Amino acid sequence: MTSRTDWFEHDRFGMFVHFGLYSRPAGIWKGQRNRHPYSEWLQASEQIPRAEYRQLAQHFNPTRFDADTWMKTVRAAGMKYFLITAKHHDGFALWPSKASAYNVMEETPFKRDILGELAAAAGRHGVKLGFYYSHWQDWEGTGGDICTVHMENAEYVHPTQAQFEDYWQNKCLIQIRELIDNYDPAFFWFDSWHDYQNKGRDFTGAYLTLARQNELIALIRRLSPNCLINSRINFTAPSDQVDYMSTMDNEFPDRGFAKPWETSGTLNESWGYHGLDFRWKSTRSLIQNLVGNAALGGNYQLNVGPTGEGEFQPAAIRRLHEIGEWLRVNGESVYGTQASPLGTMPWGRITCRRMDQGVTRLHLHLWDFTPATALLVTGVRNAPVQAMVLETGQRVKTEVGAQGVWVELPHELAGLSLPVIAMDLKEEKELCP
Ligand code: FHN
Repeated sequence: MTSRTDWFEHDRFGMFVHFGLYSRPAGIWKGQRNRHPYSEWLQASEQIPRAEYRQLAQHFNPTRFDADTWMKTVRAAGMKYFLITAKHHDGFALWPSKASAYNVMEETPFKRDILGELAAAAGRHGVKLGFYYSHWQDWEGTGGDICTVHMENAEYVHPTQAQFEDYWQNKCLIQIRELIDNYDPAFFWFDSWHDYQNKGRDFTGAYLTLARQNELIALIRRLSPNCLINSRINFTAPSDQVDYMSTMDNEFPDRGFAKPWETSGTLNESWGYHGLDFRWKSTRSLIQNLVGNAALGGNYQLNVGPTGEGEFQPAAIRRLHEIGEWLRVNGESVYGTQASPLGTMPWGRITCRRMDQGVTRLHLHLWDFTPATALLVTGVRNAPVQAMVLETGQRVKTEVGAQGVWVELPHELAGLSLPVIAMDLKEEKELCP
C-alpha cells in the first residue's frame, strides 16, 4: 500500500534554507552582535521598530543567487528535498504575493521571484520542494503574533483575537493558497514551538487554536491532497491529520515516533547566515546525526544560511560535499532503510532493509571500533549469508556466538571514515519488520 509519505520516509535527507532580509545584516546590528544567536531573530532581538526593519528590503539584492547552483549543491550533498523560508517570522515574502506588498518583488531592488526560480530549478534537478511558512509569528504588523520573550518594544504587543483573525484570513491563508497555486510544493513546514515536554510554557495556544489548525490543514488538503504537513503546525496538540513529526531544533531523540519524523538541525548555530557564528559542526557529527535518525526511522533536514549576496559559505559547502561523498559510497545504508529493532549498539547504529529472496540486510554503522578486533551484533541468532564493507567490497568473516554474531573487523578499516558493513541474513525477517 502506498501513502503520500512514502517518498519522505525513503529519502531521509533534505536541505533547509533560511534566507531573507536578515541575511544581509547577518547577526550584526549597528556594529553590535545581536543578542539572539539566530540572525533571523534580528528584528526581535534588537527591538527594531517595524518601519526601520522594513527598510532592509531596500538593500536586499542577492545578485549572486543562482537557483541551479543551490540545487546542484543539494544533489552533491546527497539530499533529496529542499525546504526554504518562504516567509519567516519577520513576515517578508520571498515571492510576489498579492496578500502583502512586503515581498521581494515590490519592496526590494532584486525584483526576482526567488521561489519561482527555485521551483523551476528543483524540477530540473529532481529535488522535491517544500516551504517553511511562519503561520503564527508574523512581525509585519498586520495582526500576526509577536514573541514577548524577546520583544519589549512598546510597538510590539500581542494582537487581539480579531486582529489575529484578520491576519489569518487575509495574509496567512491567502499566502498558503498562493504558494500552492504558484509552485505546487511537496510539503509545508510550519513552525511553532510549544514546550511539548510539558515544562509548562504554552507560547502558541491562544492563536493556533484547533479550529485554525484544522482550517489550514483542510485548505491544503483541498488544494493539494498529496502535500505533506509537519507537526509543528501546533505543538500543543498536533492534529492526527499531520503527516510527519518534527522534533524541536537540533533535537535527536533516542527513540522514533509512530508517524514518519524528522529533525531539523543547523550546520553551525544560527539558521540564517551569521557573520560571527564560527561554531561549525564536524562532518563526522553531521553524518552521525543523519544515520542516528535513520536507525530510528527518522529523517534529517540540515540547514544552510546563504549570505546576503545569495551564496553558500565555503565552510557549508565543504561539509555538504563531504557528506555527499560519504553517501555516494554508503547511501544504500541510509536511503530507503528502516529502523532496526536490534536497537542502538555500543559500537554504532544499525539500519536495515528487506532484499529479494528472503534476505534481510543489516547495515552496521561503525562509529566506535578498533580495526583488527571483533564486534558483537547482539540479538542475531543465525549465521549471516555474507558480510562485506560497503565502501570497498571487502569480505568480512562472521561467527555465531551465544549472544549474537561476532563480526571480524579487517585492519584495513583504519583508513575509512564511518565505515558500514552490510550483513545479509536469511530467515530473520523480524530483524527488519
Ligand atoms: O524561531 C525559529 C527559528 O528562527 C528557526 O526558524 C527554527 C527552525 O526550526 N524554528 C524556530 C525556533 O524553533
